[in-house]
Formats: sequence, structure tokens, C-alpha cells
Amino acid sequence: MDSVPGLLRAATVTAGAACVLATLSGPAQAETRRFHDPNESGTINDTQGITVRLTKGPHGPGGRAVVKVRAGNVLLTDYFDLWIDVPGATKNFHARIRPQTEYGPVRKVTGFERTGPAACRRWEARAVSSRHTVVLFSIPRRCLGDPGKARVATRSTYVYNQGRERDWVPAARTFTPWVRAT
Ligand SMILES: [Ca+2]
Ligand SMILES: [Ca+2]
Repeated sequence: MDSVPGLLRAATVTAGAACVLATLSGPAQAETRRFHDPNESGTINDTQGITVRLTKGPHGPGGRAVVKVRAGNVLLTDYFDLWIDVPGATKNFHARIRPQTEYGPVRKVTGFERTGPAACRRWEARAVSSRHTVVLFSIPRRCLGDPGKARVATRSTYVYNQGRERDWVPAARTFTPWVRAT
């Protein structure tokens, strides 16, 4: 585990307990999938869940992959990683956001690595340091090869003087179920 040992006491009970709700807001609306995450740390440095939406453009291609991370109490030193898996590709995609900072390209990576060739440099990243931060990744679907579905994993890293705590959704090095492009 990457976490500070003292913060791990609740992890064994809650691991894998993330539940899944699907919200269909109407035929013209994109499907938003919501994945709740327990408070494994027992502190305010906790990611409470993520939402995932994969939209199509009006004529099929286009659209975006939008992932929102409810990251709770966020400081400037914290950072957020997103991995995306799409069908038929051996590589995954990775993006990282640091609050109030520039961000790098979305990269093609192996597994849960973070280095590899850039897949695209223009995407939208939003995060501020506050007590109720929602971190936003919005990546053009074209950047991912216009997939019909995708699944994601997020990792929030909260940095302390003594070390750091990591909160994955849905679980360490694990992807969510597939989310369809709608
Ligand atoms: Ca959590
Ligand atoms: Ca977690």
C-alpha cells in the first residue's frame, strides 16, 4: 500500500465496497455513472466518489470523457491521476492534475504507469485547493480514439509533512465497470 500506515485502519473493512448507481436523465442526456467511495482514511483527506460521463457528438464522433473526483480537502501540494481503458487497445491513457497549476498531456501508457507518448495536449483540467474540491478531467473522446465505451480508475494523492495518503476509486489499480458513450 502507498498510504501512511496510521491512516490505514479502516481500509480492510471497506476495500471493494464501492457501489454503483446509474443515472439516466433522459434520452437526449448523456449517461452519468456515479461511483461512491468509502472514507478509508478516517480523516478529511478523503475522496468520496467519482462520476464518469462519455458523450458522443451530435453525429457520432466527437464528445468528451468527463470525470469528476469529489476530493474533499485539497491542498496545493496534492495531485490527482486518472487512467482510462478503452476496448481493443493494449495501452491505457493517463492524465494528472495539480491544483492551480499547468497540466501535461494525456499520455498512452502501459497498465498504471504514467509515462508514454502524448495522445493529446489540449484537454480541460480544473482543480482548486479548498475544503470541498471537485477535480474535473474533460478529455476529447477523439483523444482516446472515439471509443464506444470506457472505464476509469482515479487516484488522489494527499501530501502531508510526514508522507502521503492515496485514495483510489474504485480500488487500487482497478477500473470501474464500462461506461457507454451516449
Ligand atoms: Ca475514499
Ligand atoms: Ca478509495
